[in-house]
Parts: sequence; structure tokens; C-alpha cells
Amino acid sequence: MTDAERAALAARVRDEFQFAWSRYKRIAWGHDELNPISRTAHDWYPPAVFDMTPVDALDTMTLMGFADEAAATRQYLIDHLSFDQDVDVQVFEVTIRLLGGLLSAFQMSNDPKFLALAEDLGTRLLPAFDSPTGMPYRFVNLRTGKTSDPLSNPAEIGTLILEFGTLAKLTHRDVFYTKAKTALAGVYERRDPHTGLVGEQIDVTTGKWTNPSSHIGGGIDSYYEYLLKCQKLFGDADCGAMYRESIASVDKYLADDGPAGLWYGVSDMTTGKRTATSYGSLEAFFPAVLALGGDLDRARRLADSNFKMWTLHGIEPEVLDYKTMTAEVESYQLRPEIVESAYYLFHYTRDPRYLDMGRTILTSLVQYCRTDDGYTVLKSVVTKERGDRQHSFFLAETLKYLYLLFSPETIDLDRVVFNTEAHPLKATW
Ligand code: DMJ
Repeated sequence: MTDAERAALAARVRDEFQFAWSRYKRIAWGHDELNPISRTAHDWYPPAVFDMTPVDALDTMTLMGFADEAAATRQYLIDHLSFDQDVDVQVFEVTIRLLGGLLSAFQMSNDPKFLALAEDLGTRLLPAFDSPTGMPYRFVNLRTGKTSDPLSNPAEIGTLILEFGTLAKLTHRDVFYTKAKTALAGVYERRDPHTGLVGEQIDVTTGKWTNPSSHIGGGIDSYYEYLLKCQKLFGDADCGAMYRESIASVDKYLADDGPAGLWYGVSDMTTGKRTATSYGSLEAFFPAVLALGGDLDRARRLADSNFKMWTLHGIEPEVLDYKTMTAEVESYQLRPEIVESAYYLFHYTRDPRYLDMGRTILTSLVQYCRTDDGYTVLKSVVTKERGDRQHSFFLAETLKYLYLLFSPETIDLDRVVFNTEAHPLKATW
């Protein structure tokens, strides 16, 4: 790919971001997300609104150079965002999207009002950690601190340390770091003593596993990502050791390496026995983590499998049986993970195949998911039937990673750590 072709692709992604953002603004401004087919808005926790799309999209527009739009969005958020709301929020989602977005807004703008908003939100989330194990309940009421739902999972428990840790460093309140690290280590300490694997569901009041299914997909995925990135961002050697130990088990029991390429399937955490050959659009983040962790060989081979999954129907399914190459769950949710992996692989290898992958993915997105009023999810990648949601992570992650893949390198991955919602964080402390 020539430099001119790359530049044209970056410009195209920038245009598509502007399109998706403008339709959100036109139809769903003042709400969390856009439903582009019904031309309606979606709020996560009505009657409260947390401006999910503007918070998630803000650092993407900043990186893309939409300076005036970013300034106006920052002002809007400062004037309108309030977390003093009587609603039960999901700790994980609010942390990765809102807390992560506010912290990157603070680091990019140096406006202390964003740190104040982040500290207010973080403080309201803290009661979630008051369980007998220190692992957080899934939901907490932002006004009363009342918690609910003890049946959680490694991803929701272990994907908090980057945001709470950054908040701790920036506010000098260690409590945020300590609580999130205790939670993360709580999952690790309960790994199976024989296989070293973790399961899919755990009761945070008893510390007992309630579902022993082990994999790298939804419910577990970003637990591994945060073990590694905790070491990168904070220099926390415990996290690095936990990552290395965990990934050895994952490679031993979950990797499925054969003539059809490298995949990661599902096994029972106690026996290590294979129970399913499922892999999907969420699992596609794993090459990025492997590359960041230094295992470029597996990262490259798994990124090739990602691309096979994408090209099977011209766009990836939510879940694929990689043995039969059939879609088990046919939807596509505008997910970013496959692009995230292409971006990391290109960064570390400079192999142009990842640019070509990015171009194919962009072309499919435009062909199948672009509507007159924004981008939408698909109900089926086989029939290409459309659903009705422009998720905030499409602007936070999918378009950001595509843009970063094609644009000249501006991010130093030795200094910047992306949270799992692609909000860049830096060790400025
Ligand atoms: C995002 O909210 C985050 O990337 C999360 O880790 C997984 N789900 C979505 C994107 O698919």
C-alpha cells in the first residue's frame, strides 16, 4: 500500500467518524446512543443520561484533529454531566466508558473539571467493592451506594484497575488503586490450582465459581488485558507476574493449534478439557494482547484466524464454530476488537498485510453497516439483515483503531496504554 493510499484511507475513516457523530448529534443529542434505523435515542439508565456517546467519542475526535468540535463537546459535558442520580449502574461499563473517557479527557485537555467529574464518579462507584471478598458487585446505585447482583465474572471484576489506578495516581487517593487491585488479584487467587484457568462466573460474596467454563471471550476477555496493561501503566510487577502465569495456562489449555490455524476455544477450568470450539468477535482482541505481551508469533497466527472469521461472510459473526466454520451467533455489533488487533500487529511488525486487512474491514463496514442516519449493527452477517443501534464504542474504538492503523504513527505504545474502551491513558504522575 502506498503512502498516498494509506493517507486516503485515514481521511476516509475521519469522514466516516464525522458522519456517525453528526447523525448522533442530529437525532440523539442529549441521550446516550443513537438508534439509526428508527431514528430514535437510547438511554442506558433512564431517566438519567450520561452522554455515553460524547464521552466515548471525545478523545477520538481529538486524535482526529476535530479541535473545535472537541472543545464544544468538552464544554457541553462540563455543563451537563452529573452523577448524582438515583440509578443502579453496571460498574464495569460505567468504568470503562465514562471513567476512562473522563480521565483521558483530563489528560488531553488539562482541564481539572474532568478530573473532578472522574473523582466524583469513582467515589460513587467505591461502595461496589464492599463485598466479603473485595470483588465488586455488578451494580451500584450512584446516589445511595446500594449494591446488587453478586454473580459477576473475571472481566467485570478485573477490568477496573487502569481507570481506578489512574484516578488514584491523579488524585493521590490510594483507596482507588487498592480496591481495584484487590478485586483483580481476587480473581487470580481463585484460579484453578491444577490448570491455572479462571471460569466464566463467580459469586463475589462467597468467592465460589458458579460457571467453570473457561475461554478468552465475553465475561473473561479484558481480565487478561488488564493484568498486562496494569504492569505497563503502573510498573506493577505483581500484575506482570499474574499475567505471565495466567497466559501460560491459557496457551496450554485454550489454544487450539492445527492445520486450520491457531484458535482459542472453550475448556472446563478444572479439567482443562475442551468443551466447545467457539471463537468470536470479542475474542478477536487477543492478538493485540499477545503482541503487547511480546508473543508476536501467536499474535500473527491468531490475527490471520481473525481475518478468516471476517471474510467467511464478508463481515464477522459474534460467535463462530472454528471447527465447522459456521456462525453460532450470526449478529455483528460494530465491534472493534479485530481492528484493534490489526493496529497492534501493524505497529509491532510493519507488515502491510494488516493495512490490507483494515481496508477490507472498512469496506465491509461501509457496505453493510452504513445507513442514511449513522452506522448500525447487523442481526445476521449471513443475510446482512440490519439491527438498530450505533454503539458508543463504534466511535470510541472501531473508528479510532482504524484511523490509527492508517494514519502516520502518533501514539507511542511504550508510553500510552489504551483502556479496554480505547481511551488512551498516560503515566503523567
Ligand atoms: C467494549 O465496550 C469494550 O471493548 C469491552 O472490553 C468489550 N465490549 C465492547 C466492544 O466490543
